[in-house]
Amino acid sequence: MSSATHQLAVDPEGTPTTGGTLFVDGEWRKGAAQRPVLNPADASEICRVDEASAEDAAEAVAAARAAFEAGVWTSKSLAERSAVLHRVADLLQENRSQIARIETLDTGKTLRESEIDVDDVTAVFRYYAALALGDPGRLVDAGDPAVVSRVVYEPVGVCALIGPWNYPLLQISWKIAPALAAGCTAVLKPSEVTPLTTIVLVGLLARAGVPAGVVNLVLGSGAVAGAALVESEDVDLVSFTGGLNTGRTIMRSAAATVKKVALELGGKNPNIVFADADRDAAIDTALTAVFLHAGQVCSAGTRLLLEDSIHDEFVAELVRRAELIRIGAGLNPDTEMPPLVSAEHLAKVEEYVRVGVAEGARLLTGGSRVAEDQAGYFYRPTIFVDCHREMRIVQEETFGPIVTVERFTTEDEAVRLGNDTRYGLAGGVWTSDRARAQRVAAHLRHGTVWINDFGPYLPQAEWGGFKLSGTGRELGPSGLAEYREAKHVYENTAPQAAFWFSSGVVQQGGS
Ligand code: TXE
Repeated sequence: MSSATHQLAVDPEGTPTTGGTLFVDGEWRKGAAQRPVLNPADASEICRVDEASAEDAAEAVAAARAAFEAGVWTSKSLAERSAVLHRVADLLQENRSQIARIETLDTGKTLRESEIDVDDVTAVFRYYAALALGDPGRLVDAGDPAVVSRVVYEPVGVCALIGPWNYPLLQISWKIAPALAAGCTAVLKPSEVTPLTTIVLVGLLARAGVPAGVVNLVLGSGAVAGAALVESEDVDLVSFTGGLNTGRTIMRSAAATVKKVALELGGKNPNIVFADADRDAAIDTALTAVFLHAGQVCSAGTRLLLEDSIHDEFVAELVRRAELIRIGAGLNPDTEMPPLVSAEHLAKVEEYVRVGVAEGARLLTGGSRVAEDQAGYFYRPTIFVDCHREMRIVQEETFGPIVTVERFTTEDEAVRLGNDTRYGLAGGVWTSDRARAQRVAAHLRHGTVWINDFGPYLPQAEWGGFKLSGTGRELGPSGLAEYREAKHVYENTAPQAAFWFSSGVVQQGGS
């Protein structure tokens, strides 16, 4: 039997196949309560999953702590750990289409995007599988031939990995792959809105050979299960991707136990287009930058900055193309833009559009649900012009299919507007003048800057934010460094008394 025919922890219809959906010390278990998981395309119930209590979270942490102290993972050679991560990548690819389908059922996103997510996640596991083998530490010149001084890297310990609902499989993988490569143990806590692919992933990790207790899973409320992880004295690090306010709460509560904290808190990302840019590519990418996954992307290009001379023509074409976007269920192969994730999130997006109109921004298209009586959470691509920096829709993360357009006339003004945000996750600049592109890129205070593109990321390159977009980096070598402690081991091979405190010294062997 090929491994692809093994049953996943969730079947392709979205029903869990395990006894329970919490995973503690290598066993699936039930919680005292359950929570429905809804399909964003029609608001129907896909399944119910177990809700973790604070006690369940404490038991998951205890299992991770015990596994860490017993060294069941760190005692494996780097080559063995790396092989396990490669097996996870193999299993992801063998089950690619089922996993993508489950992600689409749960998040609403198009099947095409879910498949890309599975491929990207596979690449991340392979990248950290390779990185796990390298960098065993380094020798340091202590200036004394009798001293051997080494810096070695050890795992931070027990990690709480808390994920969001927009890229559930992808974001939790950006955390667990480097955590395992570093030798840590972990408790995963996906968003209560989209838990299904994390359940699948935990099943695959176990099947790939991650020992019991090394990876544990709790589901449910952030305020209960998530907070219990953050407050636990037995958790050494919290890595969180989600909203700014939750990030602030986590940072505050992690202070009590002085945990390491890594935060990715979204952005308000400028997409700057100069008049000399490749017009067709810039328009096409501006659409993708904001309407991909209905704008539910931390790095979405929601703040479009256009050079004055191209503004009207660019906007007219943007509106024309936006109105042609095919909106529908993610499982429908014709769909280009999927629904929003939940009724709650739809209400937030609708409120932002009301705010924009009240602030005086001019709504050119969209600004409404596709149909008021539709069960799914579909919202039209929405374009506002006549926007300015004081508006809330220009400054706050709407996380929906809403783009605000502003004008600029000089390069300095473009840079100023591009940095005129409390966030600093990503930004793009479009121009055929390479020197100008480099100047603007150098001045933008964002963790990623795209030149003549918007959106790509690489497992090998750091991802994260300046300013309120967060702290720490995922992906790249820094993504592994987050999960490691540097330890200096200083060995004196010829110890001698220094007699710093010389009073009362009795000379041995003297006459
Ligand atoms: O996220 P939350 P929400 C932004 C986006 C969105 C807003 C709010 O603007 O509208 O955040 O989204 C867990 N202790 N992003 O409310 O609450 C929670 O259970 C520990 C940006 O859905 O931040 C979930 O697992 N954990 C973003 C995770 O935190 C807690 C992606 C994220 O939920 C907790 C998604 C607590 N006290 C939304 N409270 C990005 N950066 O890409 C909640 N959680």
